[in-house]
Amino acid sequence: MKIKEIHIYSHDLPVKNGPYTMANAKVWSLKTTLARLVGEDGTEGWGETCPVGPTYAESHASGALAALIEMAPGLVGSEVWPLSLQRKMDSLLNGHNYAKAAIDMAAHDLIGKKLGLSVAQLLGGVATDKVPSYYATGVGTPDDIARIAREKMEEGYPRLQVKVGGRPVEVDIEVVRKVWDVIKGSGMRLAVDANRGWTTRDALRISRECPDVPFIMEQPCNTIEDLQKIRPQVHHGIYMDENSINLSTVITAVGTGLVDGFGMKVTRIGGLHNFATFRDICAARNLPHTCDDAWGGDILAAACVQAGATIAPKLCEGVWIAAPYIEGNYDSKNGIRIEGGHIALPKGPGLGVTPDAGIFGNPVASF
Ligand code: 0XW
Ligand code: MG
Repeated sequence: MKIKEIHIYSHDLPVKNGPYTMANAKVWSLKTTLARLVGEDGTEGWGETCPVGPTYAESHASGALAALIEMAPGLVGSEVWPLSLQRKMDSLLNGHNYAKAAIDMAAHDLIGKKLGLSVAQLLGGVATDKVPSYYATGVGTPDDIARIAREKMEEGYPRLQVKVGGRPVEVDIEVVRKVWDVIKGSGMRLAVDANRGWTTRDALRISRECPDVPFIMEQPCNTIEDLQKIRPQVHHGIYMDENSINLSTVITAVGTGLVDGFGMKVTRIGGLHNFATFRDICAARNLPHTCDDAWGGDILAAACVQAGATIAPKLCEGVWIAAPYIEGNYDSKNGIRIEGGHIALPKGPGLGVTPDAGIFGNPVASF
């Protein structure tokens, strides 16, 4: 099956009860970029990429749009099969995984819709029809975050990710202590995500001063060198998120034992095809990981749930989607929703969601 048309859309996603705050970013509204692929026989597939602002990672909304417009003319007439498509995209543009991911996602959706199979089946098979999610707080005061922890624990979330960094580490230590007082003994697991915001000094200190709190430290510092430096000195497991920018970096981090797991984003690794490779590398070394994206609506959420449903459940740290921070759904009937801290795998073919007609207006570019 060949690609007949590519249409690219841009859409605003205001942050519900914004801003959403992380160590290096404060966002009120996110611009998401969507790709609609049309196959030779008229079957359609949707993909999406939505960086959470321009400072979280080396990606931004205008970059996604520019990269897609750069590649799209060369992709019309290409085979839709994901591996062929990845090679074709690499021949047209170096890097820019997060933009290529939107095309890869749309190709999986199109193939699934054509064959009557879910994307999870295309990625190797469904391990569960309901994935665990986790709740990610913003950076907040110890009392506010402890209150949110209680609320989310009572809602049934099996895991909480607390955002820290960008302020005196003493406040972060207080947050960790207060949250642990709330969730201790409940079975709720805890990740403390500094989003690159701590110095190695801060990371060492928080680990030293909270040795009894079994949290994992997610992307504590900015560089891989920082992680190498703290690795032999901390009490806590280290998960890599923002630094794992491609499969090569992942292979090195896994092979050198630098990390105990990953916070992984489907778009950062280049889409669903690469995510399946990442999943299998982690499984080979028994490393847990999440299956998230930085932000995005129903298309991205569905992609994360489909991929998350293929992870061996004992290694799945949860599927994070932006739904708690977004008003409404693209697909009013089958849109992705979190219930009791878990997300059901959509039932339909492909990604299992189809945006309501006209929701994104006219394409910004068509090829
Ligand atoms: C919690 N997330 C999955 C959503 C935000 O984009 C940040 C991200 C993370 O873990 O870094
Ligand atoms: Mg993270």
